[in-house]
Amino acid sequence: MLIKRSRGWDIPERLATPESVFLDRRALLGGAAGLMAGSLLATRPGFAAAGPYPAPRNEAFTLDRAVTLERYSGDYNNFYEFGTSKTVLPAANALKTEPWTVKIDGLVEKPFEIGVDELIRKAGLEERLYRHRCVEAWSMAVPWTGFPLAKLVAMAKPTSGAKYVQFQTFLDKAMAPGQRSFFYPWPYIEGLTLAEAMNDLTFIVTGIYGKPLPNQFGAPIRLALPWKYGFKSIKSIVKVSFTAERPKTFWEGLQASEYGFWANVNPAVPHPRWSQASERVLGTNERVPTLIYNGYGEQVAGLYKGLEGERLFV
Ligand SMILES: Nc1nc2c(c(=O)[nH]1)N[C@H]1C(S)=C(S)[C@@H](COP(=O)(O)O)O[C@H]1N2
Ligand SMILES: [Mo]
Repeated sequence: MLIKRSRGWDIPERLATPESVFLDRRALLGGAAGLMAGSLLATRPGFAAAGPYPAPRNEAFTLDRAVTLERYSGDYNNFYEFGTSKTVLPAANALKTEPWTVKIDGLVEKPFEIGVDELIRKAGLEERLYRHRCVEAWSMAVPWTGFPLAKLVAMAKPTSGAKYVQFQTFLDKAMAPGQRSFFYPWPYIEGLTLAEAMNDLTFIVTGIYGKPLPNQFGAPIRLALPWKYGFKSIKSIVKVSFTAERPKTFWEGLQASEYGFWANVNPAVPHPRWSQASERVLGTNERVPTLIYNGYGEQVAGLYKGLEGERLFV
């Protein structure tokens, strides 16, 4: 059961309209009719709460498949802070996302802390259609709203010694029952090389389906790295650190032989316990072949020239 949260004016429309229709209609808003609808909406109470959503779509990012409807993607999540099942939505209601600040530190000119709303204002938002491939061999395709991580890197001004970017999720046992489990090396940590961080595909996400991120998707700010297995796309980020050493990631700490640092999607390299050759598409009965770099090789394969000795696909 999908519990809808109150988000001002857009609620009645979203309750009444499948996301596909919502998205198509949104694409039509752009001409004179769109401007008029916008100005009418702007006079309605509660409009300001929707803020910068929906953001304009960047048409450079296209899909080879249908967008996965929220009724499938929004009730099938991995968010271990709130439990190990896919149905973390009810537990994730406890995630308190306001206020939320992100700390930028490590090898930067001057460390700073910035509120998410201010970060969004400074960076600006756009919408991109991306595929997502979980290491567990399920996949989806969704409209993320956010901005390239490269913009945040530019604000951070890393010094010449910075080679990696480390991301950290919040740590709050009272709020997140999963973090009371000693089995996991909390907090959730992920990392990228600086070159990966600067790639145009690397996207900081603050929204989905034309609205702010619902909690279970990793509100209020997460990563989307569509050419890597989903666990690299860390949720609910509180800290971004620039480092000289490769970060030790959450899943690497737990089981390095199964979940490594690079984790680029490759159908030819099986997980030690299952094949990665194909994937189950959420919301369908389909299994489709998995593509190298999840189909994004043209944009990212160059990042890995000269790194053939690395375990790029684990
Ligand atoms: N902090 C945190 N980030 C996380 C996870 C998590 O458990 N905790 N799960 C990862 C995994 S395995 C996947 S597949 C994606 C799932 O994102 P979604 O629930 O929005 O589909 O989030 C990733 N980011
Ligand atoms: Mo995943």
